[in-house]
Amino acid sequence: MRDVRVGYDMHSDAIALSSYPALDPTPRTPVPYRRTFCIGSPYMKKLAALILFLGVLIAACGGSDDEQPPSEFAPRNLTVLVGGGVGTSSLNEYYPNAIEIRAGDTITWRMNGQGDDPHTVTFAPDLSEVIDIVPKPNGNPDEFIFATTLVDPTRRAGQPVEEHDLAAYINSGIMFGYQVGEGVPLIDTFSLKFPEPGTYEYSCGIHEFHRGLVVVKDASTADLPNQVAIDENAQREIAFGQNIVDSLQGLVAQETTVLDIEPGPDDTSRFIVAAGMGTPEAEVLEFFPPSMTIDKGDTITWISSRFHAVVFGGDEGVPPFYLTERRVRGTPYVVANPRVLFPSEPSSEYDGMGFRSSGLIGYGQRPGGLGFTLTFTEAGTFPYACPIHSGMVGRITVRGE
Ligand SMILES: [Cu+2]
Repeated sequence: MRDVRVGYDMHSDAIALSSYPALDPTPRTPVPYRRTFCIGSPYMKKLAALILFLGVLIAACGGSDDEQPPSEFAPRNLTVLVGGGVGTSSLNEYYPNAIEIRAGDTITWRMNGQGDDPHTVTFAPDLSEVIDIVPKPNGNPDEFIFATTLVDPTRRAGQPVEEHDLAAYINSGIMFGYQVGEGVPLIDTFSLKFPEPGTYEYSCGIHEFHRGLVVVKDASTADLPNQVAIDENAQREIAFGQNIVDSLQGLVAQETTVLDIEPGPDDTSRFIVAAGMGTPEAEVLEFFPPSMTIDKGDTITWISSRFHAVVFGGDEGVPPFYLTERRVRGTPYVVANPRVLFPSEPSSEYDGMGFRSSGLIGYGQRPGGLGFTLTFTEAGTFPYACPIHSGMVGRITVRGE
């Protein structure tokens, strides 16, 4: 996830104006009765002439097959996979990462697997300007939404597949892989046609490191990978990431893995643990370890690999990260729940009662910083979770004296 940036979302107005129009099919002209053909009618004569002409044409083409190879190949529709993984194993790349096609081909990106991370396929003149979380228009200072430019596809309902244009912002909409809220469309594919040769980089609006490349060759280029070869590349790259997450899942299963243990005051201990582990492209969305038993007075520090929150819900339970808010027009706002996004009242102690949120933690400028520290002052068993990732749950058991 990108840093939370505060700034004017330059695309939102345009998108708001282009909210899905109701389908308005053009009324059809009534079809007149067909004329019955009869031998000798002008229609039959024309038809006979046409058949004769086609016959000559086919014969002519047949003769020149060997001498003249086609100057252009038929346009193809090729598939690239977006993300992957299952459950808490999250693969965050395009598979394959780079693809070579011909001018005139169309690529369809398809959401892959049941990983917990959303993605987009976004082309923009300047990818560093692609923005994910922005202040809610006319909202409170702590209200942030996922930019409507990212949530909404740039292709309007009922419109033909878009064509790539270097100067244009073209976006798939957020592919959540599950229904994130009422009224938010479930987007799992995105297609784009590439009319012009060139090398085009694109990006995931949610994961800025997650980029892909489309190399468009001339329409007459032979020997380009077909879908079978593209799939082989994709599966090879997926297997590479899968190896990483599989070995990390092995650590989760051990349930004893901590990053470090330091001595604290009065014979207590401080445990440094990981919230999420892996590379940006292949990450396990788990607490390491998911379940811990410590002594009263001990301290735990969670260090986040990327984009997580540590939330103890107390009596109210752990709130969702994604909220949706209806609008008069257009897709509902996807709101980043401020209770998750920002740290709760700063307190380094926790007695097992009440609500505690780290806020968003991870590398980069997160509202909660890199990590989150709590000292446990009462015995008991306290469940917690990362609301951003549905399978990311943990439990701290505190022994009494
Ligand atoms: Cu998480």
